[in-house]
Amino acid sequence: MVQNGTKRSTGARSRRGFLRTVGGVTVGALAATPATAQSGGGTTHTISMLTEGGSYYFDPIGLHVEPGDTVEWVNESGQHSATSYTSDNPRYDGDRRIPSGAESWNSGVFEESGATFSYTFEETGTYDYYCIPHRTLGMVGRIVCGSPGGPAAENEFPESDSPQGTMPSSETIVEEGSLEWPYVPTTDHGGPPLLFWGGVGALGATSAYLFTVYDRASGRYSTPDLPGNE
Ligand SMILES: [Cu+2]
Repeated sequence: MVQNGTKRSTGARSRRGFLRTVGGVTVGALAATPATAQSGGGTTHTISMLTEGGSYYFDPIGLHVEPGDTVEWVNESGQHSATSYTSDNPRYDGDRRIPSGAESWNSGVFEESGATFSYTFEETGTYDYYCIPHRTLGMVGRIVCGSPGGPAAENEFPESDSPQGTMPSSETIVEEGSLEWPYVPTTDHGGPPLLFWGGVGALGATSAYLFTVYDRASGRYSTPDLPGNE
């Protein structure tokens, strides 16, 4: 049986890695077949997998596709996988988060840049997926095929796997089509919530902190969080 999901690599080195990872003569034969997961002439969309500045993420984090469309994940930097939230996959034994009729997928962990994995979306609904090494560090993504539906649309996203920013809702993904990482919903004021700016400001935390506690009138720094310092 030929599975949906085609892995491709740029060189012999990573091909060996693939065989070592998955193993078996049958898989070897499958790997020798060119990427032809696309069916019915659907559009192919690309999602990058990245390690950058201590963050691990899929970009875009949210993507809307139509039935018959193919998503190709491309490893840009670091070691990552694209793996559906289904209990048959490694390091996840929680509830299924893809439509009941959909085939699960797992790219295996890529060891080199440029490696790709393709999956063609046939069933309508919401698909959540993760990176095996970085799931609990928030390297997760969501794809809506056609319209929202299935367990991922009905149940809360696991808090332990929360991405930087937040996981966009299925409805937002359909509205926007594609959402860059990190996804930060806008507030009524038209800007990201304060919590997000707190995170962004972390790099300049020292200067920001000194600024907030500097008392212009007295010319002193204070520590307003402590009782007795006012
Ligand atoms: Cu990863």
